[in-house]
Amino acid sequence: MKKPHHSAVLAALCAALITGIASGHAVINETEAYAGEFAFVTMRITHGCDGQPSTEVRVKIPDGVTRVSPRFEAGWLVEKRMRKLPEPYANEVGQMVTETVDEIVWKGGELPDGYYGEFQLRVLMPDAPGTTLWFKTIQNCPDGSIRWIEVPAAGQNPYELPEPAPFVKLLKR
Ligand SMILES: [Cu+2]
Repeated sequence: MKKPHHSAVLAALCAALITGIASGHAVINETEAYAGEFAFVTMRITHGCDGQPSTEVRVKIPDGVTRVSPRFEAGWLVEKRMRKLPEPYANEVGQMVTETVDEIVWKGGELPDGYYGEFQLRVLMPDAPGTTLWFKTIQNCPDGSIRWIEVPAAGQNPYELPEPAPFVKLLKR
């Protein structure tokens, strides 16, 4: 059984380091992107699980985010897990698209505690300016994991949550 490894002490330390800006936890480097355009989503993992190295990073792709292409990361296996679309659509060349990327998984590597790592995706953002996309992320270590899946209530500061989900806000060009 895996248990959470983002201890109260670590959470307090991260919160102290963060104070409103994205510097600890699992965070996306660029927290804003243009709606309806391609963007790079760089997931930064800033610490391990209470001293343990990170050995797997799983990023859930939010609804509406398409054309997902993970950056090749030397030393890691990158897996694309797919899900069926509720409604298939025809792409630019008339082919029917029936599924989309559900989750990207980097595994088989080792990111030691005390180092930061970056895991990057290139994606097409939905044309929905003003929305915030939550890229729920699971960080696995040999004996534990941290679930960065908490979404704040309206008006709540995500950095007040112990394990906030990484996010990107969509802007109008
Ligand atoms: Cu943290």
